[in-house]
Amino acid sequence: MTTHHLDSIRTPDDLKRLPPEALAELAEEMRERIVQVVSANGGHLAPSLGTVELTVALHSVFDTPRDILIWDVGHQSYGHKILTGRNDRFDTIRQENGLSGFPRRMESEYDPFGTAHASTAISAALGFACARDLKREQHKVIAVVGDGALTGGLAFEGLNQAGVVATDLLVVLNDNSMSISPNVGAIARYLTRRPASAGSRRPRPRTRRLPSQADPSRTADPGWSWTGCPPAGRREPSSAASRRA
Ligand SMILES: Cc1ncc(C[n+]2csc(CCOP(=O)(O)OP(=O)(O)O)c2C)c(N)n1
Repeated sequence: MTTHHLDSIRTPDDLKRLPPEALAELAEEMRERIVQVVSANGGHLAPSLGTVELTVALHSVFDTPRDILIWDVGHQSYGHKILTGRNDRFDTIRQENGLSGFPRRMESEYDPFGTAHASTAISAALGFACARDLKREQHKVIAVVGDGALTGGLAFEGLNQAGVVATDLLVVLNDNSMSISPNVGAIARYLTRRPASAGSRRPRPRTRRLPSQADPSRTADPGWSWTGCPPAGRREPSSAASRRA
């Protein structure tokens, strides 16, 4: 590796100044840095190596920390730490008084939600999205969840609620067919079901809208509900409406 893009990156704004053709080189530098540090300190190697390109893409496109980015479990967030002002301390990760191995609110404004438990990101992100709507703010909210963490009950609670709350929330499914060991169960089987053609083996980004977003006739009750958040731009509930709720 002969490039030195990483040395110039203190915040994601520096990343946005790099030409697109430099991003693959940057990803390579990040991978080398992660391998070097995890070799010495231990830690979650494969999950963070697997999200390097995704991390570069998210921080290139979104405006963190204004946009809220939540990593489920957080064991795959080493690249996120490297790009958000913590590269100079990255070799302290998982050491006493060093960086945490997981996102941590006290550590950085780029870590809006502390994690380590699996399956919490979607529910947490939905809470951030509802708070944004209530405050009439405009920023984005993104949850990144692995196919393993997706099988946890709380992830389903989050999806269940997100499907009826008319709010702007992006859930990125990082489907690598692995959890702590190969993922098992019906959801894993559903996600790995592919047509048998050779071309289908390539990873393909797939996007889906939640039912209420796809079909306006199925949108949640547009009125105030204490279980949901008000549609974006809607006024605070009147006291009469609050009493009804
Ligand atoms: C509540 C809870 N149960 C179990 C774990 C242990 N655990 C750590 S990572 C992980 C899942 C990792 O798989 P996935 O979400 O697919 O992410 P990947 O490692 O593939 O990026 C689990 C279950 C945990 N962190 N929290």
